[in-house]
Amino acid sequence: MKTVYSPLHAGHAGQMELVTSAIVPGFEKPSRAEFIKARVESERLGPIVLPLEHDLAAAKRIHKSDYVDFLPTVWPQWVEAGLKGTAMPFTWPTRGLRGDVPPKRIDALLGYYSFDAGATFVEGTWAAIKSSYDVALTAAGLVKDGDASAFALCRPPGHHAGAGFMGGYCYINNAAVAAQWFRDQGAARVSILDVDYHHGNGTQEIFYDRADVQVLNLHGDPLVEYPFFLGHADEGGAGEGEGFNVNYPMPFGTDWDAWNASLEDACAKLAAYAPDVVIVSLGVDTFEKDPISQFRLKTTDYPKIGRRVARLGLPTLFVMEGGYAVEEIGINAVGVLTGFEDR
Ligand code: SP5
Ligand code: ZN
Repeated sequence: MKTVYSPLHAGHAGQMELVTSAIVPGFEKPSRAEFIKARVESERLGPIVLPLEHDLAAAKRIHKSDYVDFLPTVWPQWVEAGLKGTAMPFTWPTRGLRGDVPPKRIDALLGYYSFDAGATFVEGTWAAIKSSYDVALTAAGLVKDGDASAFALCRPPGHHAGAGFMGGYCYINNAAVAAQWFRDQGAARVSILDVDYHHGNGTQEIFYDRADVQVLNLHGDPLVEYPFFLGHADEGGAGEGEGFNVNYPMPFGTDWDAWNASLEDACAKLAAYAPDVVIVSLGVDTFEKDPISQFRLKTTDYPKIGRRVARLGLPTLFVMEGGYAVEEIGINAVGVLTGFEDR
């Protein structure tokens, strides 16, 4: 399969991250994409192609227009305000505060448009976000034009970004953009299978009341794992979307056998839905050595995921999400893809 990759991701670099008890260098760093690209090359997965440029209309089909327009202005506003370092929010409009009046300061606007401190900006961040969006749409175009599968090597990732907010290293929801784009190109139904360790809260929110995009999410139990405030098993969709959102929260320490039982159930529901195309939100932070995660999948498990998805027999777009054990991220992510190709 072809891989779509942009070197512009690399400008999103050097950002700092607020974790439980410290500010540390960001886990979501450029070497992630470079290790994956190197493995695509050494495994001879297929050609690596650059993305085509797209305007932001496809983003605005699922994101709020003011939110999309805000993103390119963040770093210029930060600099204009005389600020330095990493742009990040510190105040959020939670219960009891007003979330409907955008403030006039960039540090406050970052809180207005986010749910955590995990979506930060440096000078090259917008260009990286835009390139990641272009990568997803270009790879979607390959599948639409007849390729059996394609790999969108997106960085930054997307699945925590909702209609009007960023967070969790995510800005534009690349998988959700692609799903809506397939619908707009004539697909009747699209399934998103999110295998990232963290619940894809943004993807769930965007499609929660819709029957035309099925969302299946395998992840750490939000009672004890980020993003904490969405991803429980009783979230099944609303209105017309009732029954088309499916969550599989799992405990710390989940290994292949237990995780695979969820995957099997999800694949059965996906097959019954009979979509025209499958989008895999491909996070490999389920890996046993991931520095911020608590599942126990092994390198030898990733090809099995790809093989199972291939058995669905549907056009498939892989969209890169998380994975922070950078030394092994390429082996694990590309392992899914070579497994899909059954080699
Ligand atoms: C796309 C994606 O995988 N986003 C994940 C965002 C996770 N952000 C919260 C990380 C909390 C890490 N806390 C554990 C630190 C262990 N040293
Ligand atoms: Zn994740």
